[in-house]
Amino acid sequence: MALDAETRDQLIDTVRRFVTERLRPLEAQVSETDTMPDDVVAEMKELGLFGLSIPAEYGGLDLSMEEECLVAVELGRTSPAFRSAFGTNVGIGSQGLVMFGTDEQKAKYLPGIASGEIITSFALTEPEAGSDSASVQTRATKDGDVYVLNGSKRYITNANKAHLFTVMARTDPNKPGGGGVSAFLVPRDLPGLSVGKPEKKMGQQGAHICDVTFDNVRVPVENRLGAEGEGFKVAMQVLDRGRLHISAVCVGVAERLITDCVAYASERKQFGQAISQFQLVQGMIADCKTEALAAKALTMETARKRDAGQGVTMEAAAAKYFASEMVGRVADKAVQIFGGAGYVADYGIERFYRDVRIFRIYEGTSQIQQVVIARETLKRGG
Ligand code: COS
Repeated sequence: MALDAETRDQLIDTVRRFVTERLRPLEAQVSETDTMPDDVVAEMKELGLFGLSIPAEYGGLDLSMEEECLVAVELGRTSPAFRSAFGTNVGIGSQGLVMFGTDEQKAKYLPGIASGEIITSFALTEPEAGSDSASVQTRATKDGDVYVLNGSKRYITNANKAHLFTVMARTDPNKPGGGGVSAFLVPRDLPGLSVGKPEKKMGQQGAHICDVTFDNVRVPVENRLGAEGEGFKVAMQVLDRGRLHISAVCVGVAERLITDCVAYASERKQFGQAISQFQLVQGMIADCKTEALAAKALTMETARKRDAGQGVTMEAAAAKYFASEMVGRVADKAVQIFGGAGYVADYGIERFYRDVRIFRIYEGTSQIQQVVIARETLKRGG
């Protein structure tokens, strides 16, 4: 559901102020301590950030995809770790439930997800099932009125904080590929579920990924999400949506870096003038700006198409592919414009350079996006 223009502008303005006044001053601290302060998370809950995409009847803000992308652009203007605190609740951790949940499942979990009381996580990836996500080996064996889950998941965002996992597991071992996979809502406190230690990562400190292991976890049948054998399609549709959100975050980060570059290049003097006066520096700024504008246009156009009910699998993949590669190039140029300062931690540019690297990998690598784009384009005949 779309907001009226005034409410939407107010929301965006509020998020922009929160990012500028509250989050940006904490960027270095969160990165150095690898910890997200509790009071900041509490303020995010109060602002409604955990429920941006949750239907209003369950206490969320019920944003359209276009509105969610506009908010995600604002959130991109600070360290991506902040967005990750509620990103799973807005996206991959909740949308399977929003799209495929029964009324009972929604009533049970969505209000807590919208308020941030329930933290969610999306457990698809496994040690042997990364890009080839249809090959999941985690087993869900039916035993009366429960499914017994066994297996392990890898690099699961927010697993250390999660109360509820959307887990993709194989219900039919005789059906290879996606057709044998089902999706489940798995509460953290079920016996046999354990979460590993957060991995040490290249960037986005303050956001965590962990292994999740299922050792005879008994999940009630009523926690299956969608029909048996539909879990892979649930995951794919959740990712279609998530990829657009990530594209918008990439645009926001690029906009932030461009602003930082302009400020630095206007101040920094060499050869007797601000380096912003040199055409070779201007060329880098122009390239960054052009690419950021193009990524934003593609992202927002795709969001509007999705809001209009059109299938956007190919377009969302294209947006994610272009925006994540774009922000990589922008971060690289930002280091170049800052020169030595770009390589030094105090300026924060090298942190963004590391932070953005994952955008080309998670929610589908660039190469997987290329596969999706090419397949669909071939299917459509152009
Ligand atoms: N929406 C709805 N259904 C979809 C879909 C989508 N976006 N993508 C695929 N499907 C369906 C297909 O229509 C097909 O259905 P049928 O069996 O009824 O024909 C089924 O799912 C299998 O699809 P496909 O044959 O395309 O599966 P593949 O294994 O060949 O490839 C890719 C699927 C590679 C696209 C998929 O595995 C993928 O996206 N991998 C990356 C995973 C990822 O993003 N991981 C990040 C971890 S989560 S942070």
